[in-house]
Amino acid sequence: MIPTITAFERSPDRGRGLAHDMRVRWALEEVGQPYNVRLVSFAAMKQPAHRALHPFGQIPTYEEGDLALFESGSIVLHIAEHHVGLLPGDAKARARAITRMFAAASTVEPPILELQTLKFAEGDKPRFEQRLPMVKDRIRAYLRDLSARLGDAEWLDGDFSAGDLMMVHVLLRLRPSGILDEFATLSAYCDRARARPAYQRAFAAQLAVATGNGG
Ligand code: GTB
Repeated sequence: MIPTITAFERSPDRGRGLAHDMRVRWALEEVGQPYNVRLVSFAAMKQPAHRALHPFGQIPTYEEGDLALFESGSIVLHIAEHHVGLLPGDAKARARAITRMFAAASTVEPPILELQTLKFAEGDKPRFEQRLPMVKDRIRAYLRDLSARLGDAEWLDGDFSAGDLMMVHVLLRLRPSGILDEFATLSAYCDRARARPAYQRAFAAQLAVATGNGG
């Protein structure tokens, strides 16, 4: 059965691959699962039909027969659990890869999102100036630890896994801020991941939407 995912009709990132549907596209490409994409506008996301799939009126969603999922991490995990290629066969290694998926989404991503939210609040100077250094320090602390853990390895724990996929996509959102480039090890880790053919296909597919050449 071919699953259907949802993505922005007009992504605010203009095809830079930073919206959360990119993780899902990338996971589907890694396992060789074809998929359909339904593009939704901001207005349509808040309508009851979309909220039936996603209670918070966001993208991405994932539909496969009578199964409907939301939250990019849970969708990537579902894909990884039902196909070969994104999770190790060994039970303990599998649990460690899933741990890294959670670390990406629940530990590393929140301060990165806060950094972006703060930039929108730049007009509120006192709040911006007070919080910005704290948030940047928190991000740098996680990146230092992650970089030390990665060391000379290619991926975080053995072969490329859904843990790397989630971590890299979270880190890539930092690129415009310049913070990722302060960590050569992590920057190279992200470049390795971006060079994967599956990433390239997913990136091209979402870019085609932004440039009006696909869907
Ligand atoms: N935790 C959820 C998940 O992982 O699936 C978060 C989903 C989410 O934030 N979805 C966003 C959304 O639907 C789009 S991706 N927003 C509409 C709304 O809330 O009304 C987030 C995103 C947006 C823009 C950029 N960008 O411009 O760089 C990057 C990421």
